[in-house]
Amino acid sequence: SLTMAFGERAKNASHPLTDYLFRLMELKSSNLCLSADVYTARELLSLADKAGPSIVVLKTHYDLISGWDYNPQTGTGAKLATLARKHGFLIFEDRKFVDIGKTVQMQYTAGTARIIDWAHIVNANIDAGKDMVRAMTEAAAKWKERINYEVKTSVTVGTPVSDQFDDGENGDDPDRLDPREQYTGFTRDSRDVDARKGSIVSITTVTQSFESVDSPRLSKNINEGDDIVFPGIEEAPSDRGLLLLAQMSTKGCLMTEEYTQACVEAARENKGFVMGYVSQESLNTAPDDNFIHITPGCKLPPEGEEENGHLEGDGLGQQYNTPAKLICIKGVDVVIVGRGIILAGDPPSEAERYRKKAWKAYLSRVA
Ligand code: UP6
Repeated sequence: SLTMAFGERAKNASHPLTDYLFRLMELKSSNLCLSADVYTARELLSLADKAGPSIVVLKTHYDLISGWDYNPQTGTGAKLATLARKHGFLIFEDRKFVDIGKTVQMQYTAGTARIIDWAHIVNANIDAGKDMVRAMTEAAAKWKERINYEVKTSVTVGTPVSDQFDDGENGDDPDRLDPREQYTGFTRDSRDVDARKGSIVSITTVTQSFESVDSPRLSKNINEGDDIVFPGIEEAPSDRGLLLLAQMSTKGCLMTEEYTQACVEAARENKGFVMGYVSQESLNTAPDDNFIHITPGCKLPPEGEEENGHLEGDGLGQQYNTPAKLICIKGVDVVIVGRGIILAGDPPSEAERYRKKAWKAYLSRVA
């Protein structure tokens, strides 16, 4: 797959978000992910808004942001989701889940941050074993079922509450969630969402609303401008995706080849949920492997300096490679850049410099 164009790989993608991401990359001529490791929510949102045009993925560590607002409708996650729609990028929470399956399910879908509500993509370290991936797959499937109910309920505006769900009578599917158990009946403003396209078609008032189910997708506080959607492509699908942390960029990393190989097996076994890897090289070794590779430890020398010189690490174990080396030689698809952009004098224009370099490297790889 190394010489195959992203647009072609989109067609063979086994995950709707991977298909979407490849097409977004072609549309924006970008294979850049910004690692938004800043101190405050204010800085995070401002950076995401300014660098948004240059990137296809925004990577967060929500737990290092002070002032993260956990409100599901109006908080930081919901605001990021709005910016993602506006600029056309996916949100990747770099949570590196690792625990027993049940704990990870709860960390992913519940708690303070409700990561699954706002992050299209998360990642996992599978040291605990492959069952954890299955646990996350199941959690994401349940979440999607619930979201579809929100959509369904919001498009049946004005229908009596008792007719809005499937209850096994009249040939309805009794296995689906009964919204009466999930939602309480308050009247609030919501968005009317087209269930198939997943796009916002109008703003309306829903007669039955959701007390406990509060996705940023159905944000109730609607502001002017919220409905700005990046042109040229539909909104991201409501699916969620996982990247497996298969290799790390750090000096003395303890992940063995055996561990990396287990990631490859887990990816192949869970194609419907695993989009690909966070790795340092391409792991697509079988003929029909088409996983995406997203790679941190990326930096450019200062403008005007030779690219073949040695790049200093950060003194705390981090090691860096240039976009050209990672994309052309190692065969990865998207590069993740944090401090290379954030600590520059003008981060948005530095993001543009990285976008151009990384895209040029991709073009020369597929040429
Ligand atoms: N990251 C790595 N290496 C890995 C995995 N993840 O650096 O193997 C993450 C870090 C940080 C970002 O947690 O958020 O990628 C890299 O930031 P930097 O570009 O500022 O070094």
